[in-house]
Amino acid sequence: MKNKIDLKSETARILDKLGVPESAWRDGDMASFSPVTGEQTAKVRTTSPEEARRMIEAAHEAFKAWRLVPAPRRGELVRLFGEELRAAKEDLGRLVTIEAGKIPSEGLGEVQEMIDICDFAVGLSRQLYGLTIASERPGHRMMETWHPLGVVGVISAFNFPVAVWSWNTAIALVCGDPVVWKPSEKTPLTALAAQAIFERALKRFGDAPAGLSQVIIGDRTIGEVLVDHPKVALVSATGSTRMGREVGPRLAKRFARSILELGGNNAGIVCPSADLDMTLRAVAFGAMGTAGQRCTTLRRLFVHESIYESFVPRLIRAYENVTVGNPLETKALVGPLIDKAAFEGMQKAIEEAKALGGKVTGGQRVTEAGPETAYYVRPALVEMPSQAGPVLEETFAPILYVMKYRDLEEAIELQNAVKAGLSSSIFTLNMREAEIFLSAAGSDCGIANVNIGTSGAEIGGAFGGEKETGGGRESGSDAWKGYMRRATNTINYSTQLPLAQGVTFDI
Ligand code: UN1
Repeated sequence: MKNKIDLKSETARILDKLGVPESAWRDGDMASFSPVTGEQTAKVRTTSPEEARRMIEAAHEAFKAWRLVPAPRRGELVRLFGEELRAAKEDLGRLVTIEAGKIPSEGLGEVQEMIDICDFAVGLSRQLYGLTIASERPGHRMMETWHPLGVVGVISAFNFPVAVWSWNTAIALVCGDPVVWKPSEKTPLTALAAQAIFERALKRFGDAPAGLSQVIIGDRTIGEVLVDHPKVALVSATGSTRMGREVGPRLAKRFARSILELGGNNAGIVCPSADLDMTLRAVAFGAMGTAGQRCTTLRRLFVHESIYESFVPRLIRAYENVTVGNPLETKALVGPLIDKAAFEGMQKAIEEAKALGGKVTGGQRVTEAGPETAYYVRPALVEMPSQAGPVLEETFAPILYVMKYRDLEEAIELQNAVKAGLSSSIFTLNMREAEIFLSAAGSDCGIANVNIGTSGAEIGGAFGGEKETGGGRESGSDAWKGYMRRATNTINYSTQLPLAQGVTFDI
């Protein structure tokens, strides 16, 4: 099929408008593609390892100056960045659609998430609270102070090409830390655009040190420079568990910090008392939204046997009716998969599920939605006799495995019986069930919700998960503490020198 919008010139128009220099994307050595049609949109210039090292050194120089700037003043830069993002929302949102394939409201939603975290970080810049602690010694005061940590490396994934960087960057900047960002090779253009928008804020701010925010583009060798460089104090990495397994130990080896946000295999439990109309909508968005390519996507659903027959056929109808298509030219709710490998991974999982007795609705390629180089699929709902095979793994595509359960304890056990521990939901109007699910014996995930889906978290909460999800927390709550170093200070304002624990040492 012939597409109406020329993505190459549309991409060029947006990059140009946002002020990304042509030298960064016109004739570089790395081709950039849009999953909307599969066509090439730009040729990005990659960063050499030597350049990356120089940039990290520059970031470290920036750190020395930025850490001395009062935090509320650092917050002013983030406030200006939020303003620039508001002004650029339409363009950046559209570029997210072009580069990651998200439908327009999700592309814009991603930019809104950036604006929200800026607002959060601005408020935080006047807080960053420490504690005072009761000292056992007379005439002494104990306190805890938070100081800037150092250069923060951010490694981000294609599916949230700009928001996840902004969670890290807005917080890091108010905490006094410069950022060096390695975006996914699949989404370098949105990264260049976000950086250009940030530079507008920098210009208005005036006297920030050079090198506060930098982008390095390339494959894993560039990521390794970031991970191994002694002047990078923390790496916040989002991606597969496989990636985290390499990055985590490398950082640990040099005692650098890591915030890992890795895979998810998120589940929902639909209880007998659930409001089924609402549950249907929550499940539909959670499982099919973003074409199943969120780390928070709903992938497993446990439905109580007493409502299975009334609920699941309705869900199947929703799957049959959902619109799949070009996000720029149609009002479809489901856009493309990121690439061929994602499509093949999805087909493989579906075949494996079938072999285990899975009953599949959907999952086929939608060839009329785009040219051969684009991968549109109907989201798949797979009724499974039990939780086995591909159900236990994260497949980054829209497959929802549906299973029956009899009692809640069993459902919670099944929910927790996977390696990842990111997000989870219960749908119930029964208070006991909801509270059990949220209790110590309930969901083992970093995110546990009641009567909403697993995805679409607000920035105000700490975001991340347990087990193979990596244990890191980003975004709201007190996640900022991960970007600062803590000092415990004891001050003696007396004329004596009493030692703690009653120790005497009289000379
Ligand atoms: C991700 O998929 O890596 O909760 C992040 C959500 C979004 C963030 C997802 N706010 O779905």
